[in-house]
Amino acid sequence: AWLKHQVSAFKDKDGFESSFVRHIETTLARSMFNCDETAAYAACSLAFRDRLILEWNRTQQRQTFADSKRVYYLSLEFLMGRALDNAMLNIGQKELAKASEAGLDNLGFRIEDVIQQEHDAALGNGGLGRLAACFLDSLASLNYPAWGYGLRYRYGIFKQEIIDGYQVEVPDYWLDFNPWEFPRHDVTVDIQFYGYVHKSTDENGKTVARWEGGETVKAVAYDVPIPGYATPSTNNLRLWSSKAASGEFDFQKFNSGDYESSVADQQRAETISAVLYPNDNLERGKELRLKQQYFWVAASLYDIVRRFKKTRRAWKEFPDQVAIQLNDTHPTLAIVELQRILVDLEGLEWDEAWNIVTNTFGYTNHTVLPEALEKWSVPLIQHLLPRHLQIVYDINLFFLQSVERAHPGDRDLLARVSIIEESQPKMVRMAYLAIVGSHKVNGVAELHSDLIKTTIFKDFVTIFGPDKFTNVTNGITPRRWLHQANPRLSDLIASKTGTHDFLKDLTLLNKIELSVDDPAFRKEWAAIKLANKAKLAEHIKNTTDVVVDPSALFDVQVKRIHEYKRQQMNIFGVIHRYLRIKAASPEERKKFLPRVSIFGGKAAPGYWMAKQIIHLINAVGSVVNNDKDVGNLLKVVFLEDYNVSKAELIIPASDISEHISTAGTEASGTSNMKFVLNGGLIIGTCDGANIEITREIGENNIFLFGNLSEEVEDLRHGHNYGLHTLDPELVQVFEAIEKGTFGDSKDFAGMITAVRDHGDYYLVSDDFHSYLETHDVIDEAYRNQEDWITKCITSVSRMGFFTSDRCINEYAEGIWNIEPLPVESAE
Ligand code: 26M
Repeated sequence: AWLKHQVSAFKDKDGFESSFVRHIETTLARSMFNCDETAAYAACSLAFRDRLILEWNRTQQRQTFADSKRVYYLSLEFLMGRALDNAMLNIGQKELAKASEAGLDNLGFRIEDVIQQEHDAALGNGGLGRLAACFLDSLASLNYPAWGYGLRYRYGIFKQEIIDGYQVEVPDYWLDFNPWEFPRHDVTVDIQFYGYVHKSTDENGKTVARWEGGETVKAVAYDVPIPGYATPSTNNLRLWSSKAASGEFDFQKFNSGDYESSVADQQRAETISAVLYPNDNLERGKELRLKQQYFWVAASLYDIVRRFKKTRRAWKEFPDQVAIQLNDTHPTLAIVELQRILVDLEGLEWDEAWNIVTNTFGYTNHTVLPEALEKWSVPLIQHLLPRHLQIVYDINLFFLQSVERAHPGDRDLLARVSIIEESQPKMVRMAYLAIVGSHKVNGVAELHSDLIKTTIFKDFVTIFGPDKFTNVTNGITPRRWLHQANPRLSDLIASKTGTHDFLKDLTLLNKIELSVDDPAFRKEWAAIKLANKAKLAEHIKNTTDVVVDPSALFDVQVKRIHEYKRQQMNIFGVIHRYLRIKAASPEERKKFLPRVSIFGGKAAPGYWMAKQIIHLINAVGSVVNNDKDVGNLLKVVFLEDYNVSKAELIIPASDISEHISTAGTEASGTSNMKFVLNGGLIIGTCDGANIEITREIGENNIFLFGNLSEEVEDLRHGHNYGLHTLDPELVQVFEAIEKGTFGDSKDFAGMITAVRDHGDYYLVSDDFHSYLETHDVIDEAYRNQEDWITKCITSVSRMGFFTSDRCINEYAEGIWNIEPLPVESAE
C-alpha cells in the first residue's frame, strides 16, 4: 500500500528497463551489445539512484520546512556494505528489476550476480561501525529527521588475504566507481590546525581569545542518500573529504620553483581522510588520528551551526533544534568545539554556552576495555589545537569546583574524576570529558550499562546522580539482516504472518510461534537452512578448496579477532575434538556428529597475538581437513576477508554461532542477534546482549556456559597468586600443539604462554571444561532435529526486541527528544 505514495518508484518493468538502457547508452556511453555485469551493475544502480534522489530532495525540503528538531549522529565509522540491493528492497522494487518480461532477466543477467559486482562500503572496523549503519537505516525507516556525519576515507578497512595461513593486508581502494556518493564542491569548510592563541581585553574588560591557526585544510562534503524501508523518507549521510586549502597547488610555491613542497602540502592535506585506522578496541594515540577527529568534528559542527543560524533563532534554542550523539569518544572534541564557537566566535557567556552544549550532546560508550579508552596527551593537543586545550582546562576547572562544592575536602575524588590525568606526560581522558559535556551517557546492553556505572564511571554516578546514565540495548535492522540476507526465510515468515509488516514492526514475528508444529512450515524452514548451508558450502569450496557436507553441523565464529572474544578457546576446543576423534576406534568414530568449524575475521595489523590465532586456525585446518581418520567428522575453515557482504552469506547458513567472550568484556555484540534472527542457535557466555537474548528467547533455546562477570575479578586475582592449575583437557591440547602436530610449535608459543605463564587474563582455562561440555550438549541437541527446529522457530519468533527500530525509538524518546516527521500520503 505504501507504494502508492512512493511517487518516484518505477511505474512498471518497462519503466525500469528503459531507464537501464538509457544509462548504459548515454551515462556510461556503452552499447547493450557489450554490456557486461559491471556495466549492468552501474546502470542498475544509476536507474535506482535516480529514484532515490527525488525522494532524498523532497525529504530534505520537508525537514527544512517543518523546522523540527534534528539528530546528528557523529561516527568515525559507518560500515555500510553494499547499497544497491538495499535500495531496491527499501524502494520495494527488487522484484520488478529482476522480473523476466522486462528487467535484468530479460537483458540476460541474474540479479544476484549483478548485485555482487558492488564493492562494499567498508568505512568501519566492526560492531561500532555496523551499528551506525543499522541506525541510519532505522532513522530513515521511522521518518526521523536525522543526518549522519563521518569521514570519507579513500581506503576503508583493509582487505584480508590469507597466504600460507597468515593474514596479509591489502589496501581497500573502493572509490573507483561509486554511484552512491554526491560530491558537494560548493559545501566546504576551512579547518585550522596548530598556531597560537591571542588573548586581549575588549571594551567591557572581558577577555577574548582569538585562535590563529598555522595550517588550513579544506573539508569537502560528499553526500550519500539513505533510503528508508517502505517510506519515501530518504536521509543524508555526509562524509567529509580533505583537500589542500589553496587549490591543487600552491601556485606561489609552484612558480618560485618550490614544486616539491607544494606537492607535499597537498599530500599532507589529503592524508587526513586517506585511511581508516584498522584498530578495533585499541587506542594508540597517533597524531594523524587526532587530526582526523578534529577535522571531521569541526566541519560537521560548522555545518550544523550554519543550518541552525538560517532559522534565525536565539542561541538558547539550539538544543531544541539540534541533538548530537557521540558514537564513542571519537567525536568528543565536538563538545569543546561547540563551546569555542559559542564563546569565542559568537560572544556568549561561558555558563550560557556550557548550558547549550551539555543539553545538545549525548554520549554512547561501547567498551570497558582499558586499552580502548581514549586518552590524548596534553602536549599533543597543545600543539595541534592550542585554544581547545585551554577550553578543556576551563571545563575541567569549573567541573572540579562543582565537585569540590558538593564533596568538600575529598581530594582523592577530585584526582580520580579530573579530566586531566596527572601522568607524565599529562593526558586528557576523553570519556570523562564526554560525560561532563553531555546530558545523557548510555551503554549498549543491560550488563554493560550496569558495569560502566559500577566500575569505570562509578565516581560520575556519585557526582551527577544515576539518572544521567542509562541503557539502550543495541539492535539490528531486520531489512538487511533478515529480508535481504535471507529472502526465503523472510518470505516464509510472511506466508504465516500474512504480510512483510514484521520488517517494520519486528514484534509481529511472535505470530510464527503458532505455526511451530505445522509440518509444512517446519519442512520449508529446514529446507531453507539447508539451502543456505549449501550456498555457503559452495563458497567454501570455491575459496578454500575444502569440501564440506551441508548436512553437517555448521559451527561459526565470525568477528574481529581479539583475545577477549576468545577465538583461541574455540580453536583449542576444535583441537580437543580432533584428538578425541583420533583416539577413538573406527566403531566409536561413527558416534561423532559431523561438524564444520567456520572462522572469519580480521586482526588489527599490529596485533601480534590475534595474527597468531589466525595462523593456528589455518594450521589446524590443513592437518584436520586432510586426515583420513577424520573424514567428514570435522572440517575447519578460515574464510578470508570477513565483511558485511560475507556476513550476509554466512549468517543465514549457521547452525551454532559462538559468542564466547570473557564475561564482562563484550559490551553488547550484535551479530549474536543476527544469527538468532536467521534461525541459528548460539553458544555463549553470560555477557553483553547474550543475557537479554536469553531472557527473550528462553534459556532452553540457548547454550550458555562459563564463569559470570562477578567472578572474573577473583579468578584473575587467583591466577596472579599462582593458584592456577590448568584445565587437564587444555593441557592435552597444549601438548599436542607442542609436539608439533600443527607445524612448528614455536609459531604458537605466545598463545600457550598467555594462558600458562601470563595469568590467563581472559580465563580460557577456567571456562574450557564447561565450554567443551556445552559443545557435547549441542551435539546431542542437534541429533534431535525435530527439537532443534522447534528451538530455532521459537527463538526467531521472540527476537522482536532486537530490531534497531526499537533501539532508535528509545534514543529518540529518552535522549534526543525528537519525533518522526510524518510523511503525507500523496494522491
Ligand atoms: C580507537 C583508536 C584508533 C583507531 C580505532 C579505535 C577504535 C575503533 C573502534 C576503538 C574502538 C572501536 O570500536 C569499539 C567497538 O566496536 N565496540 C563494540 O561496539 C559494538 C556496538 O555497540 C558492541 O556490540 C560490541 O560489543 C563492542 O565491542
